[in-house]
Amino acid sequence: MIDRGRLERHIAELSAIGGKGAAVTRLGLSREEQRARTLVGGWLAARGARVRRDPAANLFARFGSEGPAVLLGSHLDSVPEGGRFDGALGVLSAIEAVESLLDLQAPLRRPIEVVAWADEEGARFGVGLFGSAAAFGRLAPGVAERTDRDGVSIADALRSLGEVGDPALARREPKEFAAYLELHIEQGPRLADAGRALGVVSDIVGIYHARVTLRGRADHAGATIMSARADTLAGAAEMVLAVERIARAHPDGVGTVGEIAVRPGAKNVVPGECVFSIDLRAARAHEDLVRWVLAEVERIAHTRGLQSSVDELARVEVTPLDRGIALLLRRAVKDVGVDAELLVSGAGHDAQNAQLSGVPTGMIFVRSSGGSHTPREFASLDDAALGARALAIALRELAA
Ligand code: HGY
Ligand code: MN
Ligand code: MN
Repeated sequence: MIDRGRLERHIAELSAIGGKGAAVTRLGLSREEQRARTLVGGWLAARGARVRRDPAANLFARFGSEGPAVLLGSHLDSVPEGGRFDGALGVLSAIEAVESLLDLQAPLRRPIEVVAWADEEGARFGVGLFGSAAAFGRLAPGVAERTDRDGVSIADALRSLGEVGDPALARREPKEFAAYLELHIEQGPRLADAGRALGVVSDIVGIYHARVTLRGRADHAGATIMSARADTLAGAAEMVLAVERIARAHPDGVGTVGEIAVRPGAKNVVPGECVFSIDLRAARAHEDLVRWVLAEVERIAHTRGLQSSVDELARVEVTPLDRGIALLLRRAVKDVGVDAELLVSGAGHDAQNAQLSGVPTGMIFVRSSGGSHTPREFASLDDAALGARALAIALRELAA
């Protein structure tokens, strides 16, 4: 059924693209991500798939005839200095699942499409779940004009890949898909703590991403008395602690400020401008968490005499996944000997865009250790192969 050796080789070959030691840096819409698509597309074409890249740089590989397809896959991009398994294992397991069906010469009663979504992490341009949002028509207006730190826009990056630069052209109709399956490492400790190799996802948290810009007044660090300052970094520091305090107080909220920059950025100049990111997630009352944090940001800015503006990057609602697909996945996981727990995903996934667009969607989680978005991220080959086997069983039930 699953060829462990082939999976192991594929993990090693893919990890080498953007790899440095155990770390992987394969940013969305970068050359490294394109090299990964070329590698993966070559494997799929060799098995007879019709492989294409869409205007948002998503890779699709189709097996079989016309009609609603079973879609399965994940993403190939990573965060800076990320791990070898986040996203990648989902794409490689999808390939493994399809190859095992082809090896069995199982006749397909539905077409199958393997997908590698582009720029799921949003690490370079700030817009997460980019490729799947483009495919399901869920991109905010003007997204293609967003730029990275070097002033390169998403449209520029797409054009340098040979696309026309308009991700909206990637739009597909949800009715083109009978279901979407995604295997992913858990990225947290619950399966490891429970001593279980696999889990099935019930819901995915709501996610809010934004950039806050504070404008104060750059001043001489020595000649400006404390009561005469409009210090944006001190204001941001208070806001960062407010994010932490409010998220802690929320029943299942998490809040993170992962990026911050000040201008002009000199030790003897009071920071006149500060820009920082906000990442807020919760499986319940997510909108309350967002509202509370934004109100606190405004209050602190007002108290300190700072101008604040919030640039919303993404807002994805809490996503219950399809119950029927979850049952099918639990049966498939049981068939490989694991009594799967149902887990809420604290990480965001492309599966959200599929489900929220009406495609019946399910996710298998594979036990991982060492956290995630770090080179410490790890999944054993045993667990990965078990996950790929369960995915192949689910795929066979849906497509063969
Ligand atoms: O941030 C996330 O949850 C995902 O890894 N993009
Ligand atoms: Mn990730
Ligand atoms: Mn991921």
